[in-house]
Amino acid sequence: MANTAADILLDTISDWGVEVIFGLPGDGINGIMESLRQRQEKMRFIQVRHEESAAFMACAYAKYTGKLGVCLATSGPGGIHLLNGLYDAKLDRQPVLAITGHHFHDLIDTHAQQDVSLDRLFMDVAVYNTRIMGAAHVENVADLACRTAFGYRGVAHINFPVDLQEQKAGERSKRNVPGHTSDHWARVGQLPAGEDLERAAAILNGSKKTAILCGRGALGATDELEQVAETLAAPIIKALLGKAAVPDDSPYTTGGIGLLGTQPSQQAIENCDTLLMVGTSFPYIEFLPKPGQARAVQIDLDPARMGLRYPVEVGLVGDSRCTLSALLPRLQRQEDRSFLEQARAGMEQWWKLMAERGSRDDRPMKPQVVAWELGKRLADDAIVSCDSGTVATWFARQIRARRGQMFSLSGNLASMANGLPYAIAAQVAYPQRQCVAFVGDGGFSMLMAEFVTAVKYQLPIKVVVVKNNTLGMIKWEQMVFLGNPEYGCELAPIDFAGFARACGAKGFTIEDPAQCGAVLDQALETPGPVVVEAVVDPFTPPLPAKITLEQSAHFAEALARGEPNRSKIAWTVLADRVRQLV
Ligand SMILES: Cc1cc2nc3c(=O)[nH]c(=O)nc-3n(C[C@H](O)[C@H](O)[C@H](O)COP(=O)(O)OP(=O)(O)OC[C@H]3O[C@@H](n4cnc5c(N)ncnc54)[C@H](O)[C@@H]3O)c2cc1C
Ligand SMILES: Cc1ncc(C[n+]2csc(CCOP(=O)(O)OP(=O)(O)O)c2C)c(N)n1
Ligand SMILES: [Mg+2]
Repeated sequence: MANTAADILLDTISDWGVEVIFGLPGDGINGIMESLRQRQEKMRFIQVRHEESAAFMACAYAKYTGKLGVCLATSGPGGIHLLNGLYDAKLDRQPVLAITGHHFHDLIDTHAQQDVSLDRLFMDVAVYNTRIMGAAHVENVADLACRTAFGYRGVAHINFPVDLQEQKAGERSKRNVPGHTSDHWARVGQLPAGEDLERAAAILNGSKKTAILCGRGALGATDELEQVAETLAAPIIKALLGKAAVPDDSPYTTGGIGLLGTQPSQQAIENCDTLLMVGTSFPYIEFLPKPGQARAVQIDLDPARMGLRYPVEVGLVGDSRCTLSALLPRLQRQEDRSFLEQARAGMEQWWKLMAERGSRDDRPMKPQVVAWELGKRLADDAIVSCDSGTVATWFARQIRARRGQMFSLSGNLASMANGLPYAIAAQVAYPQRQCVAFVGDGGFSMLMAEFVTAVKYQLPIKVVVVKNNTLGMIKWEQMVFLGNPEYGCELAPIDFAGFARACGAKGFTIEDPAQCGAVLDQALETPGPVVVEAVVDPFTPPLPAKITLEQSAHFAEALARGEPNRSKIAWTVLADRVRQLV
């Protein structure tokens, strides 16, 4: 029964299917907290240690469930802390509702304490953004906020002055007809026009070497992608957020693309005469065919994304699965199978290389060994969340996606620190599934207090921290992109296993690659939350599948200009290269 304005807010979003809110209390949201206290049976409040985590959790919850992710923060600093996670949702286009507090409505903009206009601050991040004017306003804007977050795939923000939260439901203006708003959600169009499908089919049927590039928007279209690949004899390349779109044991896929992609993907891109893009906005244009090299067809829900990165002849606006199904009967079987066969042969070699890199017995341990051993042991329904860093390379390459698993990271924002909150949100959403965070020591240490949230709620997440005591990715970028010696990247070491124990959980350390599998087995079987600290070689670079001359020259220049670890780095890179050649 809604007595207060805060009650109306929670009852309205409950009608939109909201069952979980991630947040941290504060004096700007006391009225909302009281309503939450009274609704514990139907709405779970997960208390975080940092509001940034709450926003990452809301984003991940939306990514992994397709439902609305909701985060809650108090006025001023609490709301400000949300921002990075909200941008993650904005850039990876996830429906998220952010609820923030404000101080007393009749003192706003009077230099009062925590007098931060969060609605103004959130103008860029939000697709819908409003401040509550009174109890009778709440239902109208809450319905619209939820509908807009879903409809425009973004962040909706409701800022709620604290005194109004307690206002009694009641008096309305004359025009605010009771019951005029509703929680109806109508899906956007799913299928392109038949004429466009015919034009797309004509291009694809006329090609000899089609490459399919799929992404997050094709996660629900695995069978259809494989059927199109079989028909057109076309390899399927996966943008990172589409890692699970096709499993890595599929005979059609060449895996990832870009700096952390595979060589067969790169070859397919370089040699294709037609590109079929499905549910992807893969951002690295330089890894796509040169404009003019290939004809292109694109499938995307969002018409504004058509031809964004590559000139397309036909854009099919629709859901990947429905559109591919409609396209399939129009496609002719490609009799020349050589383009796909070449990709398959390339992948056989690629997986041998990955297995070799993942099975090295060098000390210090190679980071690839951790990812390889973890990948082998993941449950069939595992949900793996990664951070920005060199860890993303090992995650992309050495963890083989299996059908039924889910994977994500902060894709287009490419933020650090999301991995742990993502894993917590995944476990909240799916208590029975195996939820793993695969993170670097830099990223983990940014929000590591959140591990105690997993302990508090007995969420059995497994956090694998790849410990190289450096901001690895940036170190390599400084050298390889600019030819500079590394600067400002070294990290003071932390005993992460000891930290886990201090939080009341289990901690493991792996240093010996021969023990890596056994310790991971033990960690994955341990009930409750666990941290595994894997101590790895900081001198193993995340080399792209194809190194450019410019990159090699910069690398050499960085070493020559006084890179402090030059002899160790040179020796590691040389030894790895020799192993690859022999
Ligand atoms: C350290 C780091 C390194 C990275 N390096 C790489 C790299 O080398 N290679 C790489 O691939 N990525 C890399 N990324 C990730 C990269 O930045 C992008 O986030 C990622 O490539 C985007 O993947 P996507 O195209 O699947 O997703 P998005 O960019 O989100 O695009 C998805 C598209 O699908 C559409 N869509 C959504 N739903 C549907 C639907 N149902 N039907 C049809 N269309 C739909 C959307 O409108 C959108 O256009 C890296 C990230 C980090 C953190
Ligand atoms: C919030 C944020 N700050 C800075 C960066 C820039 N950045 C990207 S990767 C990276 C280093 C990550 O280090 P770590 O987590 O230790 O992983 P590693 O690269 O060592 O595997 C940095 C600083 C970022 N992406 N996000
Ligand atoms: Mg590191």
